[in-house]
Amino acid sequence: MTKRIFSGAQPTGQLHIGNYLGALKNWVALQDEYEAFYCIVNLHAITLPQEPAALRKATLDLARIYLAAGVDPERSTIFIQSDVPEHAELAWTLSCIARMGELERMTQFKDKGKGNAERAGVGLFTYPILMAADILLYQTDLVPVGQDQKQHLELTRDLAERFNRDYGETFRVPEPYIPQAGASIKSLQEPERKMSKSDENAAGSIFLLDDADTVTKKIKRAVTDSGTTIEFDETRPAINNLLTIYRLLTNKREEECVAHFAGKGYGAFKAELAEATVEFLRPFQERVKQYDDETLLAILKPGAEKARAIASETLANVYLKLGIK
Ligand code: AQP
Repeated sequence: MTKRIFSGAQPTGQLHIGNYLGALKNWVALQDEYEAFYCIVNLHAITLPQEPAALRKATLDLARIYLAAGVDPERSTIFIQSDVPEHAELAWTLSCIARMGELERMTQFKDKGKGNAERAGVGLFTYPILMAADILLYQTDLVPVGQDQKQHLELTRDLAERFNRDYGETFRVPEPYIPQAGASIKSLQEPERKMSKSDENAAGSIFLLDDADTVTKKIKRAVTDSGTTIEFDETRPAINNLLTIYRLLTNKREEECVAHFAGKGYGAFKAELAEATVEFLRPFQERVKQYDDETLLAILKPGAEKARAIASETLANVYLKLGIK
């Protein structure tokens, strides 16, 4: 039987090159080998306040990004989370077996809640349970995500194992797929922190829809560390990050990149990185423009129907096991 993958991104702000290199690039590579489900997780987006019209637009815009990145609706199922109500229903069910202690350990809650649990939204706290529901509904084998989601994946596995143990075999226990390179692309301004959509400093992120001028300026102004050689070196996070971006965008091997920049300085390197990034983004942005709303809905509606057929079967089984039905 073909194995199944599930992944998603939130329609919160603009996607950046970290989202692409850490997640979307792998979604595209894996869609031949796996039966793939790629979701636009709009219910996750409302864990922080969103402007309704902007959220509606961002949801469709994200579908455009998936398609432009190479997710093929002929091979992969693309859908909007809220079109499949089973996600919210299973999340409630799983919240009844999840423990406060395990959610309190989630570092993303601490980051996004800014350490102020008293004021943070309950949705932000329980978000990893909704993510577990997203994944478990599809009897997923593999979940391609960036490093920041590893802890949530571990919780998903724990919840699946707990439910299976207490109520009998119900869920497939999924494995994370975290790429060796690109799993945590860092901010261009603070290379010890990950590149993030919600970073207040836009200069730290290269957005997938940034124009050539903006990209070139951001790369030129990217912070660098002491040392002059252009090498992969974990102890020099700034150059390590920039060279990783170069390597993944040009699909070159590590040794090739190092040999290519041997004897060259930061100025030459940054100029080439900017050129490679612009070369990657130009056709990408052209593809984004190709999809009008009607075309998108013609992909998303049948996508939701296909997803729902599987999700409803899993939920019916869960309710049967629990004595709800
Ligand atoms: N910096 C990153 N490097 C590599 N992968 C990353 N991902 C996120 N940031 C990086 C991966 O992108 C996928 C979609 O992410 P998301 O939309 O669920 O949001 P997130 O994980 O919360 O990441 P962001 O971009 O920082 O958004 P905000 O600021 O809204 O929280 C995931 O697979 C994620 O691992």
